Amino acid sequence: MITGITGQDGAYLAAELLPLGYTVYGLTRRRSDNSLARLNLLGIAEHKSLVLVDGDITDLGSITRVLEDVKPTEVYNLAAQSFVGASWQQPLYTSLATGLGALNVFEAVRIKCPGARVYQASSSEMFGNSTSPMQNETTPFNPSSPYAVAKVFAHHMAVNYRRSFGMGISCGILFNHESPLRGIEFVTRKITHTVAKIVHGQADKLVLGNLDAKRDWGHARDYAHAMYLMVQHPLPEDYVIATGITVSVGEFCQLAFDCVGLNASFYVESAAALQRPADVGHLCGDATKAAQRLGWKPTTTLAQLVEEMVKADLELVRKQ
Ligand code: NAP
Ligand code: G4F
Repeated sequence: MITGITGQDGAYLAAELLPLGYTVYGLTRRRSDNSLARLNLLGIAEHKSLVLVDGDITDLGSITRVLEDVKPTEVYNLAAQSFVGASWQQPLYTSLATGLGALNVFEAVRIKCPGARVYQASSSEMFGNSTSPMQNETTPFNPSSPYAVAKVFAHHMAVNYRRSFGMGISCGILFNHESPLRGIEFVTRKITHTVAKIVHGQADKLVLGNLDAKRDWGHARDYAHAMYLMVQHPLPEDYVIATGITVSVGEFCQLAFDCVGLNASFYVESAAALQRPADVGHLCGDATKAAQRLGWKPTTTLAQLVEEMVKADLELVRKQ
């Protein structure tokens, strides 16, 4: 079972599991349009082994009923209010969905299918502005947004349920991962989509906030594979998943503009209104443990990721 199946990672994870012979149950909440856009883009929305079930992680009763019906052997908890920027506007909802929602899932698993292996989507945002140049599983958390505080709560609850009840919960502390399926509000997709609009004459500038923030960006497909590997490992543990390479938002812009032969400095502006109340200035992950114990390594370079995203957005804007 995957919560958050309609999101970027849920779609890539389902695409990883279905060819392996899994029946994938995807939790979807009630929405007015029922869009399965990402599952459609990966060509799996109509897969015979994909079953969508109704539920909301903020509603313990709904999760409990779903788990009773499905009795899953593996539960991937990806559902969350995942946009850091919105977490200052909606701190209570973010705490409910991203923090308590995860606890609802662990509690429902404990009651209905305690033997299931569980994956919890932890985040590099939990490190906040770390004093370590590279962050690994032993780096202290220093959350600096309501989103990160909620993720730290969920992470500690996952570890606590593992220790208290012997549950098979693994936490993937994933650094930023992107793809053509990334939500348009996240900076990488905002950049590649705006580059495509500039090329097609639909925009003339790209207005961003903090251009100096550095992130370790990988491809979501590689990171979905890491989730699967963690759940297959006999020992439930926590793993950092990252590329070990960090670049600034400004450098990401230049890579994207390079793909279409334009100079970013002519188009990119920084607006104070788009700065966050607090920002994480530098993230760079050390995924040595995942390499040694899971045999996981990223397969897509940053340049390949940027090119794939720009190409996809050029095609999208052309069609529109
Ligand atoms: P995403 O694209 O924003 O997807 C979030 C998913 O959660 C969507 O399917 C959404 O459903 C669902 N959801 C939100 N609230 C829900 C609720 N109350 N009940 C049920 N479903 C709900 O996020 P993502 O990039 O795939 O990330 C997946 C997970 O990894 C998230 O927990 C995120 O915080 C975490 N994470 C992401 C990254 C990254 O770089 N992408 C890094 C570290 C950790 P709707 O379609 O209905 O909105
Ligand atoms: O793309 P972002 O919004 O991602 P952020 O905040 O790093 O969070 C993402 O990665 C986390 C893992 O570390 C996940 F847990 C989380 O769910 C999410 O997937 O912003 C990246 C950086 C920030 O420093 C932000 O201030 O880009 C900076 N930025 C500059 N201008 C911008 C903009 N971010 C956005 N979204 N939009 C801008 O215009």
